[in-house]
Amino acid sequence: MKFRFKEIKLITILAGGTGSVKLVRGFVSQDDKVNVISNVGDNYWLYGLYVCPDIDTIIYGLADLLDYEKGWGIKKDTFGFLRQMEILGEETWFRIGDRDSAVHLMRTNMLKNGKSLSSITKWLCEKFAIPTNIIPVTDNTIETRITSNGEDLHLQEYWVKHRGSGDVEGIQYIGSDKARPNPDAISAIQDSSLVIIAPGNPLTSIGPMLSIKGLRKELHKNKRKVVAVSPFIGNKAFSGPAVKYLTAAGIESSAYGVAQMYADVASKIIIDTKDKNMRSKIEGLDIKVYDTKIGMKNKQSEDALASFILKQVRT
Ligand code: FO1
Repeated sequence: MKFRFKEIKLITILAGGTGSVKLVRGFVSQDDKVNVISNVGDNYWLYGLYVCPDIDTIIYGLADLLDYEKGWGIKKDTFGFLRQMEILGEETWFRIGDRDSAVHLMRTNMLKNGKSLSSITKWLCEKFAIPTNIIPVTDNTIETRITSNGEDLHLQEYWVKHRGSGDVEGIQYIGSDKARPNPDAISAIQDSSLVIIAPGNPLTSIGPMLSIKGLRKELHKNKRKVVAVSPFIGNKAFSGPAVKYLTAAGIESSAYGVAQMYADVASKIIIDTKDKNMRSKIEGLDIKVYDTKIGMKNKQSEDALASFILKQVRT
């Protein structure tokens, strides 16, 4: 009698923002080994606490604790700490919940005791019983800043405090020129049979990671196995502000625009079936196109997209 064992693949996903966590969950359900390289550009210091939204969204998403309605924070969290900060006269536009704040507090203390963001993230994964490796793209600081109406703002100030209302005149990744990619992120890319660029905001979730030279170079070297997932259906993005940022950068808000941005690092792209008409234009960039339903409205569609990629994409 012959047994055929399922080949376990090592998959690495570049992720940032709430669009990414759904695809990460889909892949984790396929029982392959998953690494997540996380964006750090929107990390934010608040009341002396270091908040890492993209890392925490993945942790909470995989621990089944994520507040899916909001897309961030812990479901059913309370806001007593924030209320007290308000009473003490502090600004409270960035809504960190009580349980969420415990994570920021521990992370900050560990950073102050000399631990790296990577080792703290590993520790958090253990505490939340997550088998997935979550790797901050760098242990150096990168800060995504938006120039809006002549003002230089942290991404969280532009998007949350000012509700993304002002015109966007520029986007910068401060610190990225000096940032070194996390060695674990480089090994993850080298060792994986498939590297996915999640359908996160191309400029604020994926862009800060690609702005690190060493990381971009490694992806370029491994381009054959890098597959991007479009964050667009038609000209509608999964992430609210993507169109605004891309327009400001002079990039077309579509699967084609994203393919142009990733053409040096990805050899394949998954687009929505509704965007099939862009196939030949994208293939003109030397990117192989696969089409399927890419909207992830529930667990079934998350799993279906991950399973489609695993079954259809040959690297
Ligand atoms: N997004 C908001 O729109 N409003 C908030 O008050 C807010 C608080 C918050 C607290 C912790 C956290 O991890 C994320 C939080 N976010 C909030 C999400 C965050 O601003 C962005 O969506 C991500 O940075 C994008 O990746």
